[in-house]
Amino acid sequence: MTGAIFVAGTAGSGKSLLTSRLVQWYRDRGAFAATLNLDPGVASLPYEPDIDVRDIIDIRTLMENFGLGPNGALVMASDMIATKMDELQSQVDELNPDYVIVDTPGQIELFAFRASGPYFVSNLQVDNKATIFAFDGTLVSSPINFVSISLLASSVKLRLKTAQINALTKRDLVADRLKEILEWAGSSHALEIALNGEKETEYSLLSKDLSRSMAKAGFAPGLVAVSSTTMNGILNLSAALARTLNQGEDG
Ligand SMILES: Nc1nc2c(ncn2[C@@H]2O[C@H](COP(=O)(O)OP(=O)(O)OP(=O)(O)O)[C@@H](O)[C@H]2O)c(=O)[nH]1
Ligand SMILES: [Mg+2]
Repeated sequence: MTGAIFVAGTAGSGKSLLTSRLVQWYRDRGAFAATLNLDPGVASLPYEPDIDVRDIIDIRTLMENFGLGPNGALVMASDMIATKMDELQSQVDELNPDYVIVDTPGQIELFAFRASGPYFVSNLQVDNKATIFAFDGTLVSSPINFVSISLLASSVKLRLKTAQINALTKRDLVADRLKEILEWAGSSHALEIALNGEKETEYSLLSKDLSRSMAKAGFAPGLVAVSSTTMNGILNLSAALARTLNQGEDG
């Protein structure tokens, strides 16, 4: 049985470090976990990927062969991921791990909002799938910002169409505000009260309407707070992953 865990989130939200910690966490507990780097543009990673899209797609070659700048080459490289599906799939099959943790590109718009990323996610043949969406702890600085990142998280869910776990990353950096953030995430009532206290009435009203709509539609962010520095919360995250991946199996 192979479970695929896609780690998505805004640029710099801690996806790659979380990938490295999660794989280590599973390995320390005797599971066979493998990493798949799906970011063609990354220069260095905090782990040694078992499968690496950079072995198949080379940004520098694209820049030279097609006269592209770095951004153009990155767009082309992202679009090419779908065309390399078979190659990546056969590498996953060959390893046949219990978990394959997929570190997705930093530019979330290139991965989630173009055709290639969702194609890869839906066509990867594994037994079950889950996405971790990283809410960068340092960006969730107000209830309005929390709602705006929740919108992005729900938008990614619409695109990738997998079960999703929302993780608050870098919890060690927001220790003093952690309780408050988790309250906004865990209770729409607490979030409304916090939004009522915001000075910018127009944006607070918009945020309230948006969060109500998301809650009504069943998108409840319910954050799992983790730190890849202290490892605090990794146990909870792995429990959430186990639940989500097992549910996929039943359904
Ligand atoms: N203090 C702290 N720093 C973190 C944590 N997770 C990541 N970082 C730091 O945040 C920065 C970005 O982390 P990455 O793991 O590279 O983030 P990413 O989402 O993979 O970044 P891109 O792929 O470039 O979008 C690095 O400097 C990490 O060391 C954490 O839990 N705590
Ligand atoms: Mg990264």
